[in-house]
Amino acid sequence: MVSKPPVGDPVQDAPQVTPPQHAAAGLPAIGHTLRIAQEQMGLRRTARTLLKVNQKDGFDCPGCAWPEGDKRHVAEFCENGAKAVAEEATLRRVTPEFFAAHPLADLADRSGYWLGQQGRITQPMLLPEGGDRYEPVTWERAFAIVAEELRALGSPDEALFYTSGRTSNEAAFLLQLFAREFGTNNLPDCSNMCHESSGSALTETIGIGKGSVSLEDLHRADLIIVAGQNPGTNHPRMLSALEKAKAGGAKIISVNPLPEAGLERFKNPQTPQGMLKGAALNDLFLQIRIGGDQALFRLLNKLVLETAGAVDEEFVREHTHGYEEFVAAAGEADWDETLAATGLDRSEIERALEMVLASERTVVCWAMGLTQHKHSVPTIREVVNFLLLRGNIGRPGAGVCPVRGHSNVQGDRTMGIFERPAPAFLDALDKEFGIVSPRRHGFDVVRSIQALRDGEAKVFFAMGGNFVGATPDTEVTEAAMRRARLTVHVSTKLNRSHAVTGTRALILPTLGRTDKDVQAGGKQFVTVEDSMSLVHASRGNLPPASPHLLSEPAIVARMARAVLGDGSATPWEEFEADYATIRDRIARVVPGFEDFNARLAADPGGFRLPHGPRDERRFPTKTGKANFTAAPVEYPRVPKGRLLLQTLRSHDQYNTTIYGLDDRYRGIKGGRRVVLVHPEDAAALGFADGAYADLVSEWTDGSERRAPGFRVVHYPTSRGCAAAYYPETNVLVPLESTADVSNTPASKSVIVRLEESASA
Ligand SMILES: Nc1nc2c(c(=O)[nH]1)N[C@H]1C(S)=C(S)[C@@H](COP(=O)(O)OP(=O)(O)OC[C@H]3O[C@@H](n4cnc5c(=O)[nH]c(N)nc54)[C@H](O)[C@@H]3O)O[C@H]1N2
Ligand SMILES: Nc1nc2c(c(=O)[nH]1)N[C@H]1C(S)=C(S)[C@@H](COP(=O)(O)OP(=O)(O)OC[C@H]3O[C@@H](n4cnc5c(=O)[nH]c(N)nc54)[C@H](O)[C@@H]3O)O[C@H]1N2
Ligand SMILES: [Mo]
Repeated sequence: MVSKPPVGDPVQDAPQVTPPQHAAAGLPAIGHTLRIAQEQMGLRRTARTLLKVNQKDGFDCPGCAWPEGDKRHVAEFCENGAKAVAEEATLRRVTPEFFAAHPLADLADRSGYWLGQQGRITQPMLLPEGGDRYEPVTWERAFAIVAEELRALGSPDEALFYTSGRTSNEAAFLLQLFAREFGTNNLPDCSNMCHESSGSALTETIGIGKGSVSLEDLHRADLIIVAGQNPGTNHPRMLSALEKAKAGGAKIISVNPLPEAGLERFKNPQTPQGMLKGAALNDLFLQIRIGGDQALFRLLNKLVLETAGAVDEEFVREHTHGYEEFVAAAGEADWDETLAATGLDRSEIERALEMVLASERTVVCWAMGLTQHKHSVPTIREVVNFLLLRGNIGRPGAGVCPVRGHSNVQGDRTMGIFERPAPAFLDALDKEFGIVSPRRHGFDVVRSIQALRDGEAKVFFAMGGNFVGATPDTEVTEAAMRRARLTVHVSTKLNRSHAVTGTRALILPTLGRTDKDVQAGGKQFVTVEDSMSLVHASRGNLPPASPHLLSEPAIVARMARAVLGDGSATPWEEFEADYATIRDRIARVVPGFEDFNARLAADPGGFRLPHGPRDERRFPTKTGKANFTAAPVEYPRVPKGRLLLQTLRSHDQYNTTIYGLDDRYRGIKGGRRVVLVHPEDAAALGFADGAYADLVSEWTDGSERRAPGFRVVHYPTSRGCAAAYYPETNVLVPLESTADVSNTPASKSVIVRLEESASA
């Protein structure tokens, strides 16, 4: 299987390479932000939107799920948040004339970058059966087509309803309600590819799949371990929190195969001092081998256990379960094996241990570097063991901090977007709406692709996102999608998923975060939940990108009426007219949202959802305690002559949305087809810096996948490892290569070989 760079695309991928940088943000970041923002929005609109980002009367930044502090700056956004806003608030438009001029085959030949650059979609579009291009369609007809196809299914389980994490609480609540009234739990979401491993590990061990810290906890911590995360690019506002923690005396350890600039030095654009010199953030950099984290934490745990007085015995006795078994397993941790798995020196681990023992309040933050491996769930469980040992959960300045990606991915899950919903949630939903939700589990992302591939699913509906662009095994996934009877995308911008369609396809254009949303009941706002369980309102203030757009809640409500007809007693029309009526229902169904509307009115800053472990050391697990676990240590074994490839984000992208072709901090300019390899590994494999290689992945069933034409960059990553950007490398990740338990694609550990490239 081969993924080719797009042909017929005017965008030139010609990477130039300079040495990586050692500091993030600062003046270049501001210049870069304003240039991109003005290109897309013009000067006035730039000022008007950027000053509303993350303000109490403004909209939630569509960039990431990092929380806002209580005291807000005038400019409460970062470079990459501003890019996300500019991307949405752009003045460029994709009109019916555009679709008339670009047949489907042409769209399929374009890069994701080119597609995204065309602007906001202005009207609903239909690709008719046998048609070669999208045509304008009325909203009424579009919903009639959805109804026709859904009603024709042999079973409701032949339909799939995907959600990407920008969707508001209100829209997400309506979508899951509709899916369940229709009769399925097939609600895959981007979380399945993202923090599902965190959710799985945390639910089992502490009883709730969410982080246990607030911003204040980070500020008060003694030690913050940042493992498998690149905040300088993906959560830039987190750097301010780390800077503040450091000012309060905290130490920081980063665990990463790459020396990421943001963690080395941060030039805070909000302080004059920061702009000049910046602050060093890292106290210790553990340059780990990909996939070595479970081994590292296991050995640290053994060493803590061996240190007199280091374990918080009272906490362990009062609040935990499974300690003896864990102690036995940890006792077997072995120095040599750990050094092999991690590639670290003994002295580095000893230094880390000293810092761990010196800390009274420890937080561990992580993101995709921990969640996207075969053994991600046991890895995160080991992080929990590590925190439990010293009582670092449920007290100020300490806890677990999985840093979420999409700005409302956590909220969508809270609203019931989940293929394996808790029975108690369905009971409450059924009682409130007088329906009978199905109890059988639905399909997650990977199972959904398999179901399309095998003809088990026939209608695919996406509330946002770029399903075929974001998922693994591109060729398999695209072929699967093409087997669908109908594919429907609720979208703001064009992407690859609009070009890879079922027999019929619909594009339903929608309002984004920045757009003003006026319904029959007046001006509306929506709500989101950030990575630290804070729920707050988001209000757009720009005139919508086109008069033909519908909001996400309106689209679901109208689809539900068309599909369910008189058979539904749910007041869909009322929900569309006034979102407060949706919130009234959420308040009665979802624990923690009691008096939802009143509480939002009382405090525009929002409210924090209850969290048993954080609030009162109450662990709602099966044992009623926090669970130690004792899984065997795993790490990837890489055959000789092969590299372990991680697929990650550049500085100029938001997942599959490409803002530009640079990765400034890593010294890459003007291209994305690069593979970063340690100079000695590259030399041993016979690849000079600047040579071109095909990446060929090798899977256990003997199959191979190829991504051709990557410029080799000699780069200081850990030995035996390599890195290249997603989504170009998704073709290399086999659909069956997923994390145990969470079924998350293992897109951070792909065994590859480099082959001399025919194409430069
Ligand atoms: N600007 C911008 N912001 C974003 C996004 C974006 O694309 N652009 N995406 C959003 C989303 S949905 C998400 S989920 C987050 C993603 O945020 P991140 O998780 O920071 O994103 P990645 O680029 O995948 O980076 C993974 C990091 O983990 C490291 N890593 C890889 N493998 C390992 C390993 O085995 N062990 C350890 N310790 N480290 C490892 C990599 O070197 C890299 O630093 O960001 C969100 N915010
Ligand atoms: N190889 C590899 N694959 C990965 C990852 C990886 O690290 N490596 N990361 C995974 C992760 S963490 C994630 S979260 C997924 C991301 O998967 P997705 O969430 O599916 O992908 P995005 O690229 O974020 O989706 C972008 C599209 O969303 C639409 N959009 C933007 N704003 C809105 C809005 O307000 N409403 C609606 N309806 N649509 C909107 C636009 O049309 C845009 O083109 O990718 C995963 N895939
Ligand atoms: Mo994500």
